[in-house]
Amino acid sequence: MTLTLYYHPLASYCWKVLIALYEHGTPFARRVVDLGDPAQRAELVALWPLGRFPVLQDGDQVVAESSIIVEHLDRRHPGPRPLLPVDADQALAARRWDRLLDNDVQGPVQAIVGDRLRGGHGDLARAYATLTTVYALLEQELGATGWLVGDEFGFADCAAAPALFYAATLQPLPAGAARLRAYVERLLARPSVARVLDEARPSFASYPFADAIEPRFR
Ligand SMILES: N[C@@H](CCC(=O)N[C@@H](CS)C(=O)NCC(=O)O)C(=O)O
Repeated sequence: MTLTLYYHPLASYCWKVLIALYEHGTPFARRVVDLGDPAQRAELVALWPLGRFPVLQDGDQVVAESSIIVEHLDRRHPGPRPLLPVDADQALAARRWDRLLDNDVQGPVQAIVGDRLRGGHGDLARAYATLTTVYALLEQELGATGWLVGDEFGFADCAAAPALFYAATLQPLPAGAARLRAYVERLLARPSVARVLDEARPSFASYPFADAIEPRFR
């Protein structure tokens, strides 16, 4: 097997890549990395100096950054259909959502969770406000197809599932945001996403906001 994924089952950016791998049905070897273990951290840093996961080793090529890994899989290890839309305008729309979900959902989530892990004294008003803004944008822009771009699950949805799952544990989805709430339900029911959730479940106790995970997912 040429593909090895370095990851942790709780790590949201790793979920994005796992979801893509499961969507494609691409076989891969797993290397779970405990960043608290100096030897395992050193092994990851030797591959990718920033010491962040996910990292994909594909033969002698090391691919870092979750969105780049998903595009790499689309090109080199495709499943039945590409996750990134073939249409150039739709591809741009998908990349825009991927950026927003990483920068403006995962970013605030990491800030809030990081603050809690450090003891919880930071000013998080901006992080929470950004989550509120992106929820409103999603509610406004979600269309009738049920997915973020086009009429099939794709690249943007791979980014949305982990970002919105964890964000909802910090800032509940607004009761009136019917399209957003239905979208998140659809995402979490997707077999690739449900599989990632199942694999993360044994680690949820280490998540500082585990009590806010809906009981049906714990
Ligand atoms: N932009 C990166 C972000 C990756 C990232 O932040 N990964 C987290 C886990 S979800 C991590 O490795 N954190 C440990 C650290 O930064 O030391 C990507 O998309 O892959």
